[in-house]
Amino acid sequence: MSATAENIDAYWMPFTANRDFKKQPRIITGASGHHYTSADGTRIYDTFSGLWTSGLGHCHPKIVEAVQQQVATLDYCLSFQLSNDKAFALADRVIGMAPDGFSNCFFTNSGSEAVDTALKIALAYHRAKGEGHRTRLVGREKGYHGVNFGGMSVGGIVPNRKIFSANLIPGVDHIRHTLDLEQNAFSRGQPENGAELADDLERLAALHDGSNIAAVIVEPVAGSAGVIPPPVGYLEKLREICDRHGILLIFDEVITAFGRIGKATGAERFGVTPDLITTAKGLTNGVIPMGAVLVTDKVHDAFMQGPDNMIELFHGYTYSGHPVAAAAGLATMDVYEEEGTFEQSAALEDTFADILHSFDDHEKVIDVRNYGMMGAIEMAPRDGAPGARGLEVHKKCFWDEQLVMRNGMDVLQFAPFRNSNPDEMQQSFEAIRRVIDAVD
Ligand code: PXG
Ligand code: PLP
Repeated sequence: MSATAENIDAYWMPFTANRDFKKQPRIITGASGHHYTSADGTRIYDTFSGLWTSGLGHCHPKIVEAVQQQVATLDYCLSFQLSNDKAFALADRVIGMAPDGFSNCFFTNSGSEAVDTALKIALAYHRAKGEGHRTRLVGREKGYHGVNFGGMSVGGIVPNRKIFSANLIPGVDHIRHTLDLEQNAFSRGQPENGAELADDLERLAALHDGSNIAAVIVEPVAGSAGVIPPPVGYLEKLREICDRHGILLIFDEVITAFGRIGKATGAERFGVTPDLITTAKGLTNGVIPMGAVLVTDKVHDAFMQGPDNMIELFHGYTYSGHPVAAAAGLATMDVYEEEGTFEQSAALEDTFADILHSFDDHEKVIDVRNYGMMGAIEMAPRDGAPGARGLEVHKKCFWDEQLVMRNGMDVLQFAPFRNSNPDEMQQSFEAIRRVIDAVD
């Protein structure tokens, strides 16, 4: 198989070992349904739905058509003091899927921008309520909230923060992460142990006084750090502590929304309602970049005070509510409804869990975690070379098995299509087993 192209020097790839990659490039030139294609026409099965993005499969005809029509009808119009029909329609559809109490949707172009927007809304909300002293933000160790300065500061993935340590935004603390292999390894779904880790927020409230904390941001199921489902009772506890201290709770649902865990949102799935939700990825099935912040009427109302002609929030992007992205989003919402995607996804999750946990007794595997259609197989690191085994599995999957498999260090991550068929899922994991067996 050939997966290269001419003149590949100029592109500085994100989150990639560029020099290693360019020695043996893995370049995709097409996609359809559950497969990518490389330049020579080889079909490559995608085990990660894009990058958690494309749960409906690639090049879904309804979304393709909507984008084609929109780009020829209204390509762009300015987003400040004027907007386009599709942005309003999409906001309405998304709010229709959100938990009770959510009333408004602010559009961004990515998950990272959604996070920074949500943090700014949280700070401005408290100021609008006369509580401008609430300036502190709380994230969680191992959290991923994108790469902009706000999200990086509340994030808890060490290599993403290390170089910028002195320049992170001030006034941020982190509660402890919930990954506990000693007590919870190989849990199926939510682990039993660890609800009390939410009390770490109480510790910070005691240290700073809760009245100084603006917001807490967590992923309902941590994704990038390697699929870490919340311990039973943990999210409920976090909500209680936030309520006790008047702290806003933000769920970062860039991955977990739109059926990835069987419901429109993780909030709905876990029965815990935050005050703000950030999302992206599944909002447009990854077809056009777009993110969003959903807010409750309580939050929105606090801004809708003062003279009508005043801008209520001095924040926005050139491309907020971009018409082509919004058209992709609307078509995506149509497909979710017409195809019953969230139910489809929920119906597959047991099969997916069975397949994943068939790796529990593999000698190179130290943990298997799953929730909904999110899964991870954590391999033991090779002595003195953490991450080497994971990258080798990724490359071997590509070259030997024609499979795209995402690894974060030695954690293999899986995001099957929401409309996968069990046979293809089974076959892809047989290939993964062959590769895990074959690497040192
Ligand atoms: N929040 C969460 C919870 C995410 O998962 C972002 C914010 C940032 O979104 P953008 O669109 O700015 O990338 C994400 C993105 C991985 C991986 O390997 C996951 C993401 C990004 C890169 C790698 O799991 N998620
Ligand atoms: N930098 C400059 C010089 C700009 O003019 C703008 C937007 O007008 C931006 C950055 C922000 O770009 P965006 O709105 O696409 O985030």
